[in-house]
Amino acid sequence: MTDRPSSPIAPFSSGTTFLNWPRVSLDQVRPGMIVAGGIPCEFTGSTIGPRLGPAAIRQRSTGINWRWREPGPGGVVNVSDGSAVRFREDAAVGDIGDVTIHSPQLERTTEEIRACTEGIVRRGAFPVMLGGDHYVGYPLALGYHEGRRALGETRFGYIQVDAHFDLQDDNPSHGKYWHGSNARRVAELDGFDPANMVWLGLLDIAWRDEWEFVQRSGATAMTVHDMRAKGVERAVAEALAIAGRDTDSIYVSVDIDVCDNSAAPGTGFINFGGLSAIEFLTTLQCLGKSEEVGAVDLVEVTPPRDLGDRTAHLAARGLVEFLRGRILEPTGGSALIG
Ligand SMILES: [Mn+2]
Repeated sequence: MTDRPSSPIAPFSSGTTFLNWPRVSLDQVRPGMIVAGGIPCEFTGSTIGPRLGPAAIRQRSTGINWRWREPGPGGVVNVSDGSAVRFREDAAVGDIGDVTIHSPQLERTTEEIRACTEGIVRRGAFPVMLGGDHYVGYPLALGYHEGRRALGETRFGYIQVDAHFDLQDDNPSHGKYWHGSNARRVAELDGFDPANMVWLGLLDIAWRDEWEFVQRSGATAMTVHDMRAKGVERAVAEALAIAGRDTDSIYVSVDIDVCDNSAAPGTGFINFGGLSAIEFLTTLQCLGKSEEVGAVDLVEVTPPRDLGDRTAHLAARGLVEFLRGRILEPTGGSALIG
């Protein structure tokens, strides 16, 4: 893990922090803190550019921070009902910088990601991790699992917001550790029950072994069409109930390719008919309201394919919606949005 200022900053990292939060070291992480971190890793993917995702998300987040914070002490107003909302000044937040990526050394990089996440979680904090290609979801969940065990917990549930399962066991080209196997590796963690796994926003095709794994494991798959039929709020509530059944907490992994490509062109997989921007923001807002959720990652933002930074902006805004109850507060108006 990068420990600034003594460690060098990779050329594709960003000096900007998420939402302009203060830079923190692992030693400064305290219980209840929300800790952002970047994982500029792409050598386990098949697209050039996800390593630039953390810097792009952080950069766009500063614009959101400015727009919501600068107008004055009253904050901003929700035009739908006149309620005012602002960033909480007392929120314990920090950005730990980027995990050191030893490209292309898979085991060393995996250990860096695992150790960073475990360190944040073991200290009782809430990680908000920015990818990177989706492989990083596995070492992130592994670190989360070990950190929560250090706190005395045993089982966690897992929700993946994604157009794809990422469940392939052993790909002929990529092997067992890449951005199409992360969920499969999570499913194999010690004590983990795939019955506590839920996908939200599936679309397109899956490999036969992924499909059969879901059928026999008792995991739950909800497509974009399922979400629309149920309504986003109800679909998320069902996902939280399934992931939370007999577990101590829930890990949420978000692949930006769940969105329709018109809303999020800056990603590796071109997806027609995925979640609209507002469906995506509502999904993250509903997930983030759950007190059972203990961590979130957002992966696969790929700036070289983006148009006008809209994907990085949607990712940053999605995380603000996810964290809304934790980092925003009403200022005398009726209610938070939603
Ligand atoms: Mn994925």
